[in-house]
Amino acid sequence: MPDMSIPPVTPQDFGAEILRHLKHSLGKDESHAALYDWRMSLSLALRDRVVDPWFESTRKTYEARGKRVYYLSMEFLIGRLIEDVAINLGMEEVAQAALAELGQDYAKIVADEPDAALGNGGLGRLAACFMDSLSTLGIPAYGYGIRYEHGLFEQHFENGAQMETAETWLAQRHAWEFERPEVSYPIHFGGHVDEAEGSPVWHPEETVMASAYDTPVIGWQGRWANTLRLWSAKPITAFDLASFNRGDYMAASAPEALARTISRVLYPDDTTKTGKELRLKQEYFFTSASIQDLLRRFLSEGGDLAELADHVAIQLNDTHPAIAGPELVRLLMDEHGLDVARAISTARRCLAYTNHTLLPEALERWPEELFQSILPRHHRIIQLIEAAHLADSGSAVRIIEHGEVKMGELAFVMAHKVNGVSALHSDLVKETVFADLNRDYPGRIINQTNGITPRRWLYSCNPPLRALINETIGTAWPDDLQQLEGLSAHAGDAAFLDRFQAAKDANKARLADWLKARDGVVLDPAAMFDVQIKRIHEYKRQLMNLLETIALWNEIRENPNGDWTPRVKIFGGKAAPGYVVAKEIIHLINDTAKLINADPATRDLLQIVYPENYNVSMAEILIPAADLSEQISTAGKEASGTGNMKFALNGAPTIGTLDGANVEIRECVGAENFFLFGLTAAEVTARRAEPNYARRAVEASPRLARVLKQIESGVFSPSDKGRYSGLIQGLLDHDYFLVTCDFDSYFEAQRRVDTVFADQAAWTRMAALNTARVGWFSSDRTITGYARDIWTASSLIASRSSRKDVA
Ligand code: GPV
Repeated sequence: MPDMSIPPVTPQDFGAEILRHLKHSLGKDESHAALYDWRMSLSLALRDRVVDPWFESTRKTYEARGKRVYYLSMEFLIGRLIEDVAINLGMEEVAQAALAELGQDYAKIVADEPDAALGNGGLGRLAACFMDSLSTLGIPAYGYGIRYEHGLFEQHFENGAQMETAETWLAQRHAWEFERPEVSYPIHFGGHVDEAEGSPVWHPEETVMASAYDTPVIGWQGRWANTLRLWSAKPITAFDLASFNRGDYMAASAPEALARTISRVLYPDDTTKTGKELRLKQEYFFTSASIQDLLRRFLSEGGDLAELADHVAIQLNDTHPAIAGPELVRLLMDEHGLDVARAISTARRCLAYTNHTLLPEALERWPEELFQSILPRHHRIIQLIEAAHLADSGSAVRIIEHGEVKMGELAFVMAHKVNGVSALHSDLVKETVFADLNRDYPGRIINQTNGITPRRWLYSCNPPLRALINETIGTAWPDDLQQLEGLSAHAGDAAFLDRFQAAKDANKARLADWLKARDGVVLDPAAMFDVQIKRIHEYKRQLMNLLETIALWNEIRENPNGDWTPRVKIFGGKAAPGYVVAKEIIHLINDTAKLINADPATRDLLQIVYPENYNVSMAEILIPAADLSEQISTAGKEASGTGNMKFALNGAPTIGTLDGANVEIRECVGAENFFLFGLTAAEVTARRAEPNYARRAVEASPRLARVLKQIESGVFSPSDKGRYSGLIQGLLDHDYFLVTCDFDSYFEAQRRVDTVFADQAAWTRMAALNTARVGWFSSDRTITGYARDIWTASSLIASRSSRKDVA
């Protein structure tokens, strides 16, 4: 039922709004309009309808004088927005009908929108899901990040190897944002700190302006809208006319080029940190702008800084914005005259930090010299923070140590709460990376298991399943996802299961059509679609999946008349451009696909597909079409995973390890509806201590030994037989992620998958129970937890259930 705050509109009236934009915003008439013009007109017409709820939310926020949440994140992996906005406004059908009446193809227009890829993977997509939930729940919030000119690179394969080209989402105007040239802040870098007068003064060497662009984020049924505010770097002096007049055109535009560099491009490293000066500048750039902005807002409302923490909750999405601590302390001291102790305690009551990984290469540390040269005042403030921390807590943990500034320790010390992102991960955070700080600050570390927005990841991306759920349990589930539990009662109903399977088959057919049209690849929709999509990383073990594929190929060839379950192994994902081993794995997957897909003996039973340039939009097609979800990371390494939740929600059971949120997913769906294999986190640690564990595992597994020999001897790279000898030797010498040790257990679990899949009724029931039982993984539940345990922030809209009472 549409909400009262959104005025209903007919397709005719909405069509007129689209035409008005076509004429007045795009300057076209119908006979000259290109696809781009239609897309922009539709987007602007939809955006118009977001503005009133947005204003209304802002008005209520000012009136309430309560707390605002500020979510600081280097990444927001948003994807496309037309369907998202249309669906949240309850206008999907109206928009479709309006365009049909104008003779336009809605689906084609939707697909024309560039994917806003201002993020790498899970961390960035989580931020986007959180923004969706904050609006759906009516919690006053701002997302703060960087308006990168170029998002995550585009991936192409050249003879199977990954090539990268720049992404250009802003080449065409971005329909959803409002430019705010009047909202800008100076951001300083470098120079020195002058302390002659007693109170320190920072004399920076370089200054750029951070200029705001706002995108409204509309929640479910348009009840609330928050703001995503992204910062773009601009020069303080646009153009050096004197240089220009001298004929030095390069020098004339130098200040502009220098400033623009800061928000030019998203760093493509997922979890690994490169330690580049520009990266530190990006971090400080958006963090300082955000802190200045929230302080200005607070003070303009007449706030008293002693009460800052009653009105401001700042969440740090990993350590990337950890400079927020010292920056807030700097502003409170240098600009507002608070003493050190007051400044630190005020800042700490506002700040909280989310840790997203235990991987040592992901823990940000900056060479002290570099840090000091770019942020000399902050370097001094961090020394003050460290001194206060050591004195007050009796801790021995340093923030600056061995010539490095440790951002994890800084974030921890400046936060009143630190959280991990799954139950297992939070326990490991306490036991490993922050074991000492956990002792010094007991109770500071808590858990908030990740979640996903069911609006994008079920309602929008899976129309056939949406329809079946609506008919079966009603339409209240999209913002109360635990209602899916009501589907369990139908898990024994053959007619329901037939329809559940029909929805899956429709999604598989949609994927097959899409791949055929895009890449010319033909899939057998009766085969099991076995999907692993995520960044390519050794710990995620795409290599183990491929080794199992080759082993299966060997066995099918040996017994071609066996009772095999046909499979399509689908891979998707990008590797960081500098991550050599990950790129070798991509190359090997593609080389293997070429050979295996051409084998007439196995062609109908086994196929490998690796579509180029995996992104959010591709995930929206692949996930609803998946039969099996691959979540096979080395136990203890995947902090949570969120793809795992999306697959289960869309009726794809998991084959997986006891890692991250897999553990909790398995508890929810039931062990009998989850294909478990592999060592536990504790066993992984123990195994690493054993000498020669990889070679011993290979010796114990003839099946694995054979596959490794095939790869090493060049079976899959006949033109360059030695291509993978390094990769295989690496596995034998230091298989840090225990691919060899978990291989047999994984192979065996896959055969259990085969058996259940062959029994269609049993499989569909398992798939349906996955959907029914993962409602807890809604990001609405996650955000409710953050609001309760970390922010003490409340919703400013009547809750869904009380609205039901009113209705
Ligand atoms: I740190 N994650 C990510 O995508 N990029 C990063 O730089 C870091 C963490 C991911 C983790 O790997 C996932 O396990 C997790 O689900 C996700 O962050 C969201 O918490």
